[in-house]
Amino acid sequence: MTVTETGPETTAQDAARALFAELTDRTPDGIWSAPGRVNLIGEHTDYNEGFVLPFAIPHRTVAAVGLRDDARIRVVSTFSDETVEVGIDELDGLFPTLRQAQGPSEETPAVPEWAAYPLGVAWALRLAAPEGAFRGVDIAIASDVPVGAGLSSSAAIEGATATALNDLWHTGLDRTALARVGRRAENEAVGAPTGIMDQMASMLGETDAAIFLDCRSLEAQLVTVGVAEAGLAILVMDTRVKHAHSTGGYGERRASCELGAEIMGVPSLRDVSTSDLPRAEELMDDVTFRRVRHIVTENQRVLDTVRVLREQGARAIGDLLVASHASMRDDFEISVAELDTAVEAALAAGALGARMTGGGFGGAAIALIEQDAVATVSDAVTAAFTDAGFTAPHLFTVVPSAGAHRDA
Ligand code: GAF
Repeated sequence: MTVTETGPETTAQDAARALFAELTDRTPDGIWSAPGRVNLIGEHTDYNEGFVLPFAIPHRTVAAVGLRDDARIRVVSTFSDETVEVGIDELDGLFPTLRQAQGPSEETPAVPEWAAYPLGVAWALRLAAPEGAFRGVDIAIASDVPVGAGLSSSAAIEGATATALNDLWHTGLDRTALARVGRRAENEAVGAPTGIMDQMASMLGETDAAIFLDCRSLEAQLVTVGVAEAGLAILVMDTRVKHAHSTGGYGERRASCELGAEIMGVPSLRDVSTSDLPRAEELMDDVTFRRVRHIVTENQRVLDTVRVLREQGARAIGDLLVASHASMRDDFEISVAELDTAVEAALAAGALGARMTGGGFGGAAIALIEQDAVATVSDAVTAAFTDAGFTAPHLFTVVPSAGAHRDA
């Protein structure tokens, strides 16, 4: 059994400080950090302008940053041994997706993927706030957000970098604008066609609250989760099946949703309700219909979960989590055998509810369990993975935690 109480923030902070010292031989001007997230419910609804209910987790990415006297950006991280250095005026030509938009250029240097996140943020922030004081910076990044686990390690890098540069460059953007900067970096610099949920969760997180976000208006309300008060815990079951949203299935699902909206004659699937589903079924092929049905019913489940949390508390949301997982497994088809095994084993061991969380095709599931059942459920999930011949999962509990901020 592997149960880790989370929040080793100081480890990442120490690592970021040490990396910065190695790079520059001086102390940074400041330390900023941003968390990963778990999504309680509302999957793939963000880019359909629908509803989501994520919360920030204690795992954070830390950026130690210092201004330079020139206009160069240097980045180092715990993800790689490389130091990447570019001029601020080179940012525009740097990334593959930007290059595609601008036409190919032989001289443009390639950027390793990890560096596209912080450099993409620098690029997008500069475009969002043209009046800033754009001096060169040294950036050292360290993280304890598991990578490729569906816990938004990328939004955490974007959030830490955006918060740091917003302060040092005096760009004065608010948290929602910084989330947009992070998403733009992810979409256009990294090339992952994601929505805005992860960046908003990382920027707006609060202790013990989930963020009920309307992804059309970007209006956010904090909703008390109250898991601990109810004697419950949220167990993350990281299957260790790595996923990436810059390739494959994520973009295909997004395209199906766009097709579904087009067939229904609406701007996005946010505008389709459950009572429209019989008509949708008549109009479209089976696969597109099932993608649409997931989004439409998932939006409703988010609204129901918010209502149930407010009226009855966390103990009453289990069935909604289970229904969400079934919809992702059967209709949206983004689950994998390891995620299904984690969910089924947790439920069989007494979890009140369980579902995969994040974009899917690997990553993590969550289970809502009794506080005193953490060991029992963890043992059951580990045993089920052993029986199925899967790599042992990484299991730990999380609590809703603070969003991006300056640490020092
Ligand atoms: C990933 C994306 F980054 C989010 O925007 C969201 O679409 C999620 O998958 C699925 O809900 O985390």
